[in-house]
Amino acid sequence: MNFDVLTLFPEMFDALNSSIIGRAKEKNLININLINIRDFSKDKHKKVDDTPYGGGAGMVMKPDCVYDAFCSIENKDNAKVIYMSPQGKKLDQKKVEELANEEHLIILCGHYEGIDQRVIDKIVDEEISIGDYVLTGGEIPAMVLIDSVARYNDGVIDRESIKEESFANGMLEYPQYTRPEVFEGVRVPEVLLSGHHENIEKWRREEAFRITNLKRPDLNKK
Ligand code: 4HQ
Repeated sequence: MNFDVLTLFPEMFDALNSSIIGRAKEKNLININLINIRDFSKDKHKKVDDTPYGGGAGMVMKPDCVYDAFCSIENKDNAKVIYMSPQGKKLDQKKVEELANEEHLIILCGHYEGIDQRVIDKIVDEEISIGDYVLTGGEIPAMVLIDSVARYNDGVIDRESIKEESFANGMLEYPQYTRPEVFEGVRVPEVLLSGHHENIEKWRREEAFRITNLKRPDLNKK
């Protein structure tokens, strides 16, 4: 799967070179192409933003730089263009699964007060928010989106963990334990040491249900 990211801060995406996503990139299971919008400034000072028409605080990203950066992306006829924004539909696991079926995502990250509306209207297919709070830019939301979607690509993580995890079955996960058997005087639940797979499965199902009711009753209602 291919991700193109339009951003003024490509170095922020170094965070995706570690751990599972870093390995997925090395194995070419996913490809993340970072496009620095500043490279498309026509200004001798590499200016990419300007003051807002109508006045007010902050700076707005210029539409021509964003558009030229977008136009530099090749083979984008079948790509879906996403703008990370608090105005978008809130990201959930269902949306993640839907996006994982795409072959090519182009993700636009705004910084400062945002991007001139005209280029958003021209190139964006869908706006997505990662939650109702205000961030300084769309880069961290873009990384949240890439991380959650990339996991669904074959070989990135093992298939069983996707099936078992929280939200996939609409519930939170059962608690996990590892060695030692006794930690600070607290024993691991006996059933997990029994080797009785049916009983273990039943216990985990019941724990998942109990914990979901306790912590996120809204999920069990769904
Ligand atoms: N921003 N979910 C402002 C967000 C955000 C969010 C991104 C801040 C866009 C211009 N994006 N910029 N929440 O707060 O996606």
